Amino acid sequence: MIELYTWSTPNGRKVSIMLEECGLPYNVHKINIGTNREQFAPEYLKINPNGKIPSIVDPEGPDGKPYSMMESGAILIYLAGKTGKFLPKSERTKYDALQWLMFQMGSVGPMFGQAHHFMRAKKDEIPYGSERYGNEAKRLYGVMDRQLQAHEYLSGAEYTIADIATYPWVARHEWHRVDLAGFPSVKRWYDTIGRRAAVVKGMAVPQT
Ligand SMILES: N[C@@H](CCC(=O)N[C@@H](CS)C(=O)NCC(=O)O)C(=O)O
Repeated sequence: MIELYTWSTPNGRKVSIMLEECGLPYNVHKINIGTNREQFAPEYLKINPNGKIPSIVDPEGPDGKPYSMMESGAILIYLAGKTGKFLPKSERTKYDALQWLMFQMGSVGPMFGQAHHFMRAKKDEIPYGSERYGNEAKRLYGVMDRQLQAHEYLSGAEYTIADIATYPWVARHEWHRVDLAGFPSVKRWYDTIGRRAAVVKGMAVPQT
């Protein structure tokens, strides 16, 4: 049984969706990051030295011994390798998927996250931050929309860990003030993925 350390955020939900999609049994451990304490507890820092969620501990790691991991993108690649699912086998389509996964990790997650910080977390909104990250979020939706005009899924014809990583961030479009009506191909992709049973289940983790 894989141990999942998570909270109700997009980065956490990437991993619960992947575990559901792969049919891997897992235990949920809630790390309430809102306390600003649980994520920095010494016991938790042994699993995630960066003091963030998500993390996993797989009792049967690559060498058969327990293995703990931080960083959601790395965890998705690991679970894809473990199960042989959601990362294409052919070299070209595998690297296509990894490119779009890195696009999520390096751009979508950090930029949307900053937009949320400036638009929501601050008591007094700071217009410079909201504008900068809001504009960058819209630009990234444009990139995804053009890609999804040409392809069914983010990296091509197959549903992959790139889609799994990006979906929970797009699910927060209202938080970063993006109207999906302006990005019809993203909307078509978002609605299709949102109908997957594993996605519905993974998005409900952790139950609060
Ligand atoms: N690059 C990391 C980012 C993880 C991350 O930023 N997690 C946030 C929640 S979505 C967190 O734990 N924040 C708590 C904090 O910063 O104290 C990943 O993808 O796993």
